[in-house]
Amino acid sequence: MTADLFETVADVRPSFEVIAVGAALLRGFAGPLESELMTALRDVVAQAPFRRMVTPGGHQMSVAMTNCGSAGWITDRTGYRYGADDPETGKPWPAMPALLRDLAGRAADHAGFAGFSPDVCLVNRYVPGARMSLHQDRDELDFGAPIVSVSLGLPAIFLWGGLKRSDKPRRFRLEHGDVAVWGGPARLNFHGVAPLADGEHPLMGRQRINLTFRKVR
Ligand code: MD6
Ligand code: FE
Repeated sequence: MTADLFETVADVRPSFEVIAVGAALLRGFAGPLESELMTALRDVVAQAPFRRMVTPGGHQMSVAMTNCGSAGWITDRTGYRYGADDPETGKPWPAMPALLRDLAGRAADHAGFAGFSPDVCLVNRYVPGARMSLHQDRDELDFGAPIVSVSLGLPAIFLWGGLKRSDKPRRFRLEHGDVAVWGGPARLNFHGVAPLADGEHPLMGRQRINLTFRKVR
């Protein structure tokens, strides 16, 4: 293969960084869609505003959340679960825009998980100082489907642990437009987000938005 051909191929393939068996970072994958994503999100948030939920232990989360799709992830004093209606409005969660579903499907496909069709998009909003402690995503019925996670706005340090809570997490910087995909043997790895550093993103301002797409039923 000539150097020229190699460079051409490298240029057209999105960067792909394997962080574990079953887990990959697609750097900049969502970048080209940034303005359409923001429009779609504004519409979702107008129907189902961000709110800071309470954990079963009684702590208010620093991250504000909302959802779109046929169900949404919620937490309150009684536990974590998926529900069809937004408890704040009593109405169904807003439908998942096709743009979002397609983006998640294409990202999963790139990472080797063909045919991913999410039914839930959990939207997380971080302001400086907000964080997410190490957790596993295990409220879904089917661990056969991967999770696709899209980062927008301020950069964050993603904490990537192992299958045991005590496994020391590695740190990865997630920037605007980056997409993480994981499933298979990595589906139940512990992960979290370090306290968000202050800053100002040119498009999104003083916040980070993370979209995680799941198949929950
Ligand atoms: C976040 N993400 O990046 C939090 N979970 O704001 C998650 O908790 C997460 O990014 C499962 C899969 C991908 C994720
Ligand atoms: Fe998670």
